[in-house]
Amino acid sequence: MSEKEVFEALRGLPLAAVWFYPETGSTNQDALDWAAQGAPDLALIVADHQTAGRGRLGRQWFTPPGAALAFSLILHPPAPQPEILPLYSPLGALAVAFALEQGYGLQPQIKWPNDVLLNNRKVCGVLAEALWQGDGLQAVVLGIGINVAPSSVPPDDQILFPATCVEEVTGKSIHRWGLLAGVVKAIIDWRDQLGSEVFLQAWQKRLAFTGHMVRLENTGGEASEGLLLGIDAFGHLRLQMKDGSQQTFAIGDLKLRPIS
Ligand code: BT5
Repeated sequence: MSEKEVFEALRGLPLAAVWFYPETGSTNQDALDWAAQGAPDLALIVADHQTAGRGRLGRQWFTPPGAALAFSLILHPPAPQPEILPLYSPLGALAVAFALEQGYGLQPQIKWPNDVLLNNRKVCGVLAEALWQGDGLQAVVLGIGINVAPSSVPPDDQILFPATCVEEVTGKSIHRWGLLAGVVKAIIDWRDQLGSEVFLQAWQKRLAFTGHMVRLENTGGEASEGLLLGIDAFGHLRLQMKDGSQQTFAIGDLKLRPIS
């Protein structure tokens, strides 16, 4: 594995700059620091190994060396559109789903709002973080972690939801940087569609657990259970509750679980 291979795989994509680190704490932290110093739109940080990879709400993301993809893409949103800001993490999930479908013939699903599943197991997590300067949005950092080889999958007792990796599902060895290029290309292709009908339909089509009973839990442990109907025009999750009413849930700090 070398920096050269990474750059080679990314050749042809309209990236403004690329940094590769054999080891770092968190590519999202690196990207936020870089964005604060004026990194351009479409600047990318890739790491082989993260020692302090992070998920939502201070949770940890496991990225051992030589086995996973961990990267963060800096995006400068075109205009202040606060309503589409929550859609950046689904953009990441959709791009990963596309790359897995088109490059490897897989059938990924998106666990609302931002996890990608293969065979109902988590293969990828997305963490979008915004950098503000006063009231102005300076950049969005779109951080993506994908389990590629089996050693990237954390032990069951260390995770909240069952996990898998791409190689376990394909049964073949996967060129990590080829997958990276596929995902970055899909992000670039989809970013202008953020929040559009086409975007929402593409997301809805891949939504995991549609038509199944699910449980949503907020950070206070408060839970709602209902039949998963889909997403609405804002990307909010629509559930049919036990009393027959419909409720929507905004993208936030909610955990979604299927009820078996
Ligand atoms: C996420 O958070 O799924 C977002 C993960 C984003 C990671 C990328 S890697 C590049 C960039 N740099 C960073 O520092 N972060 C981003 P969340 O939905 O909160 O899920 C976190 C939970 O997933 C953890 O609490 C574990 O239960 C589980 N987990 C941790 N590592 C995992 C892995 N490699 N595969 C599957 N599940 C994992």
